[in-house]
Amino acid sequence: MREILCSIGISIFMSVNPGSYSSSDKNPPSGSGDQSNNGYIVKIDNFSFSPATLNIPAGTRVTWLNQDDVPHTVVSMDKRIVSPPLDTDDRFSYEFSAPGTYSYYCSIHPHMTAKVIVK
Ligand SMILES: [Cu+2]
Repeated sequence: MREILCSIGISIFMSVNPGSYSSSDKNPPSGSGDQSNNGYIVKIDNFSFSPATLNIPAGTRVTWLNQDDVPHTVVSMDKRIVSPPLDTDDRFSYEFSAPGTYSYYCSIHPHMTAKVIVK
């Protein structure tokens, strides 16, 4: 057996890679959410979280999007938030229901730190 299915999977994966993110798109991909749609996106790129500090109201859903070419995770210091490893273009969402300061880091690269402040 050849690895035909594997090749197809890779080409599909590459064809859906948008390459760039347009914040002016009125119809973002389902489940993505953005600043204008009851959700916020934290981008992971070049071994850093952006924005490093995110201020949001309670009840807001935050989605992390890995735009780096290596895997990263999102893990809060208190371990209440633990994402699986995110490959390139993978997303992870968490809804912050309680006010507080949530510091988090990448468990693969612990020097990557950031925080979400929920008011
Ligand atoms: Cu990382």
